[in-house]
Amino acid sequence: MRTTSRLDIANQAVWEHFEIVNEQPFRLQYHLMPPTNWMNDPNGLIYFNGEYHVFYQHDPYGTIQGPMYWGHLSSPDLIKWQHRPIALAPDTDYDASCFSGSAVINNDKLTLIYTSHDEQRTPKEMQCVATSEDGVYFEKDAANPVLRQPPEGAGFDFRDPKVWEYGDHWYMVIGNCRDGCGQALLYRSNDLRHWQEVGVSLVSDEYCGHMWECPDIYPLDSHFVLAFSPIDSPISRNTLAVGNLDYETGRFDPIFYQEADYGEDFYAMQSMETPDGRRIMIAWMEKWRDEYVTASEGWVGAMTIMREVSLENDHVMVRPVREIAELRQKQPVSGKYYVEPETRGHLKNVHGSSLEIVIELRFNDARCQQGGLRLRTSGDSSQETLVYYDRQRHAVVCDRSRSGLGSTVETFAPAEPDQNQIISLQIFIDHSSIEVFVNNGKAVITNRIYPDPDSTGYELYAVGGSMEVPTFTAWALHSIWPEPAN
Ligand code: DQQ
Repeated sequence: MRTTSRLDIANQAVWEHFEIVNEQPFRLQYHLMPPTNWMNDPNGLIYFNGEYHVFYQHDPYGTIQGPMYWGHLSSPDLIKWQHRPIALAPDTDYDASCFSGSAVINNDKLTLIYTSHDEQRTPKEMQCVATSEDGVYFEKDAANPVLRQPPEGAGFDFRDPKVWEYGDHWYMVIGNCRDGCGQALLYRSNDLRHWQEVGVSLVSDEYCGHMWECPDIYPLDSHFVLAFSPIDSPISRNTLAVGNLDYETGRFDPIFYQEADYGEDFYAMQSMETPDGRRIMIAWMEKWRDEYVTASEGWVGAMTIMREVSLENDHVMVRPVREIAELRQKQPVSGKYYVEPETRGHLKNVHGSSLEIVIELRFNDARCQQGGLRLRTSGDSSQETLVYYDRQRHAVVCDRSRSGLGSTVETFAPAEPDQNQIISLQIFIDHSSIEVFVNNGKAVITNRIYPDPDSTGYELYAVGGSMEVPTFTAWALHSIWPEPAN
């Protein structure tokens, strides 16, 4: 018998104010978000019974993080999405909160592996299992908790299991810490219920954080990626370590490290393999803050667009998942432009809060110091977000100092023009978000922005000298959500 009561009450509560919440100006059109109230990390990414599933950390009752439930979204094609009933509730004596985890298919059942978290218990974090035949209703396992403590001497932060199959075994990487350093631990099992520690995969140095959250290990080309979200690292917030994994010792030997995203609003990434063999990933499009702008609208938290990851020339390329092109509406605006310093008005025919823009910036004039786009501008130009290439800093910059509400922190990604002096950008703007893919996936910057709803203008600009724009195309994008029923 599944335990229903907490789930049923939560499933009702979360929809109570949906109509009002969903009318709010900062709601997103093509990003995953909760029906109402709180969302954080993506969990349990999987393709099961002909559908993609994304679960997520969810508080159906409020706009701050309370006891965690697992919300649930599904899609047949990564384009159209729908909300499903909440999958997990903190409704057993071992679950004060159902923290992050992952999903696998075992014996035709969709199986979730998650962390049961209880601040009052020692140890506070243990690993648990829940299964479902239909991918919608889940039963917690009688064997729970299936892994009750971290290794001797390790810290009690012991969470976010990511499980995958290799050879005859299941493997699981868990985020942990020891003596003030983050680390990733590898476990092995035959049945997802009995786990043996294989070893420590990787340990932080003094720069890489005192705890690693949401680790993920996956093969990429001829190597492996160990992805994690370090707490309090001065150099990285979303780390991709690329190297080799030894399944016998658990040891991960890094060859190089890379930042998965240079923005402020990207955390707790998780990946999965698509049926056609691509590695795709998504992350929480927020960060841990004291206050959230959208709380006043009755919801908090969203996911980035889905991204495809590949290894090319010793670099992890991160591109928008190719399916997203299906969201482009017909009749884009396109053109070529020559931009003189402080000229305006090139993009008078581009408007909107939900757009994709593909643009090339060519810097042939040595006097030009920087150039790019002003976007989500207000009629009087008092509000704008800048995305530009800074030639001195060799960086694409996202300047939110005049974006409206919310953070004004400047974010930037290193970038070099190609042999034709071109920087290429693919920019996704949704009502309260911006994602900038630099040079065909070499780097990404993800931020939330909160301009007035009628700040929908776009401009090109150059400083110091001229800039060419050999390619510019802007598409309005369709919504991923079902049409409201009449
Ligand atoms: N969020 C979850 C934890 C994870 C953290 C709790 C990362 O499992 O470590 O909501 O944002």
